[in-house]
Amino acid sequence: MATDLLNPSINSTTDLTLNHSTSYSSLQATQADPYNFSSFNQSNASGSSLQVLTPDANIVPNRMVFSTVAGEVRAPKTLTLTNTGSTPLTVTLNLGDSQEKSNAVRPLDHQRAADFQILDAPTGQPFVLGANETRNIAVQFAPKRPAKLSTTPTTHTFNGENYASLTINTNGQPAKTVNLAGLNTANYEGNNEASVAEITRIFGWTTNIGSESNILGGQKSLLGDEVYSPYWVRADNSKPVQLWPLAVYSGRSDGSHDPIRFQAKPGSGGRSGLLYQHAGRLQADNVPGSNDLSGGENQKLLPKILVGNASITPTPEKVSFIPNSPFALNRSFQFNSNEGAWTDYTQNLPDQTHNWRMYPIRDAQGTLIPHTWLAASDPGNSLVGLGKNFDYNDNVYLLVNAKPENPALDPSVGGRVPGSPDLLFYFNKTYENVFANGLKDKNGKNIGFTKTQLNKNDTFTSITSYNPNLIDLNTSGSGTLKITTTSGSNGGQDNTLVNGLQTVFDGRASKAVISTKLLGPFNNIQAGYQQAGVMLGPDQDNYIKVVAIARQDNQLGIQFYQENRGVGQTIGTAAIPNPGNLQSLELKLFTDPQAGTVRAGYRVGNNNVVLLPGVVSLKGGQIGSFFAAQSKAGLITTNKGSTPFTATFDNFLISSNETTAQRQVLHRINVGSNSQYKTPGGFVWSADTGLFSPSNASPETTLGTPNIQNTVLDPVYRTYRAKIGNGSIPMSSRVLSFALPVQPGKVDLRLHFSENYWGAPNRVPGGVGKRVFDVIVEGKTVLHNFDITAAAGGALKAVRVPIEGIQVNDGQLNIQLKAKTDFGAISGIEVFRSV
Ligand SMILES: [Ca+2]
Ligand SMILES: [Ca+2]
Ligand SMILES: [Ca+2]
Ligand SMILES: [Ca+2]
Repeated sequence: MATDLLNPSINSTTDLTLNHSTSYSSLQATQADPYNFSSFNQSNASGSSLQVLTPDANIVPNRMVFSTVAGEVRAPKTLTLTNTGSTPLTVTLNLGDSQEKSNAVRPLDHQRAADFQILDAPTGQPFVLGANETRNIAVQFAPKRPAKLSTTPTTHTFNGENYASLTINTNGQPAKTVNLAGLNTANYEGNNEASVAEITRIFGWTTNIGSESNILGGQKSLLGDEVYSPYWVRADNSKPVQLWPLAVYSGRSDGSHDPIRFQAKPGSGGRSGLLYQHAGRLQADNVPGSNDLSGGENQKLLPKILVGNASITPTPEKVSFIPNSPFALNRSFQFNSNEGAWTDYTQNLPDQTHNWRMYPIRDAQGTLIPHTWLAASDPGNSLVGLGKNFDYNDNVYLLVNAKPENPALDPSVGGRVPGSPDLLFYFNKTYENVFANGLKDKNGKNIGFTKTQLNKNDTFTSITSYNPNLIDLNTSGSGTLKITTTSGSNGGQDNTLVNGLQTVFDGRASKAVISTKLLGPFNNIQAGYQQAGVMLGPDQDNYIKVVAIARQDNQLGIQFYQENRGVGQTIGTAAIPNPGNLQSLELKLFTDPQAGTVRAGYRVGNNNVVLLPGVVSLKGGQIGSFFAAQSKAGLITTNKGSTPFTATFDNFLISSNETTAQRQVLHRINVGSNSQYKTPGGFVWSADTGLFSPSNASPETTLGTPNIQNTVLDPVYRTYRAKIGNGSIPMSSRVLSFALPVQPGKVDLRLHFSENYWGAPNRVPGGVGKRVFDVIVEGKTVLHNFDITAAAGGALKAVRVPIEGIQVNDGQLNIQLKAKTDFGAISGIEVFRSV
């Protein structure tokens, strides 16, 4: 019998578990922020002498997460306040409404201050915290509203989520807020348990689980933001992978329960190991005030873990592992059993059910946290009598520093940036040289669109949302794409749309125009909900569209429409007379990721563009799900309520919508060059001398003078800065900064990138993932995990990223490139005064 890797005192029966001698300590995450949440954590704001430490900061910063069942008052949790300064502070604690209302599903759930008590300090009354003094504050969750089980529209908890805020006022310092979240399930086990959607929200995440129900069902189809990957790999090889327990809602037991393993891909020869399990009813759990109603560490959030015979609060060390091959998660003691517990469902003998659902974590603004996953499991095997109900809450984990084995499944890899030639579809060619995985039309021609918007009937093996027989790419002349409609629709709960053709683009930083040109005549759009146009958004219940749509009065309608969590709303409309005489109609969506808004417009023939009334202002988590590394946009056609027709698309374009107004140039910097460059048009790009730090950031040059595609400013793109010093400094120190003097006010930025090393001729093999970095402007991360190769579609291709309307208050525009893999790199920077 082999000894387990991480918990030598626990014997395992596996034949694959190996000992190894890898030194853990060098790979420990030592800071309380293992997955780079720090930019969102206001607890350690600079200049403050009050340090606020929440008890679960390793998992969720700035937040206290509580859970209970049927209103039972459980043990309080501790908030630690430390005065790190040299003078006493006067501190006042106040409870109030949650500050996360923009993501509320039920607004009343966010007005639950009465459910939380501060036990060790009187609410609203100042106390003094001396220099270097630390004070522990006990906060307790005692829900006043009884939670009930509701079956409308699906089985879920009613009055179970309770949100509030704890505001910490300190003399002379900005107030700090700790989010409070308490989950109170109606009762124990079965349908009474928390749903995955509720668990996700309680942690403050905005990931779309795809269902409110506490029974998600075992169908082999993707729900919400779900990614199905049988095997996973370590993302950052300088850090371990971590698996933190978020929730256990499984059948209560007396003994230890719910062992979790990481499991090498069979045949890979990689290492495997048991991570931990949880204490049962008869084991000491050392939780003051707890009782065994919950069956030990069960029926709760943030359970302790059982390592050896000790039930302990999880630490980074105890939840870390270092795989050396693709790995699955396996909620089992054993390598292979009938327990049905692998992320690779083909190992779940004998029923082979889809027993894990993995979702990328999105923060309160919807921003994807790269390589951080909600891993929700429903172990058990219905064919061998092991209890199973597909609620996926039995064991829910936070998987950190992992990505799918297949890089194409990683939603943190950005698409092309708006304006990339690859995003301008004129349909006068086939697209296999641009998007090798593009969908095919009825004749097998690659149409460039890479996915359909999944509908509710799609499964892993049957994609009913894609019907190539109704798609016809005609590349002759100026090219068209004809789509013959079906009655399938994504309106409301229908979600049966067919051929909602999509491409992805990097929608995070730059304004874009998503447009199509439809060719007339349009008297074939005349009845029911016949329509054709463009749409933007992650799925069939969350999207924005502008379409040409049938009206009853012989005119053609233009409709600007938003669906949010399956609830639709018409934002603006227009009517176009004489549709039978129109030769063309353009439909446009205008995005502004900095403002979080989308507008719509249309253009008849060669007339001016007309803006439709109304604007969509996205809120909270919607912002990051629409303006994402992989924003999704494409075409929509349907004949719901009437008969099929054929729509003819002359183009589909995702263009940059940078302002065309004349702007004062504040800086035009040829990064990486110590001499100026004068363009043929007479514009001067100055050297970057004195504007960057650290001073040993290398000026780099491109081998030879290759053509840089998609630009006429080749000399600007060929020189760049990337490496710092001799290149051996730790990743955390690889920050390339620019500080550009500007008068206070709003500025527009245009960043210029080209990947000139990875994948360049006579250099080294390239590809996505070789150089990854964050772009931070005035302290705000505008691009997480930016990858020039992904944004450009290859090496030696220019990428322009305009970012407009940046407020600068301190006379200095600060731009930072923070490396994640290799070094950040940038070739040029332009700064304009906003108009
Ligand atoms: Ca279950
Ligand atoms: Ca369960
Ligand atoms: Ca819908
Ligand atoms: Ca340059």
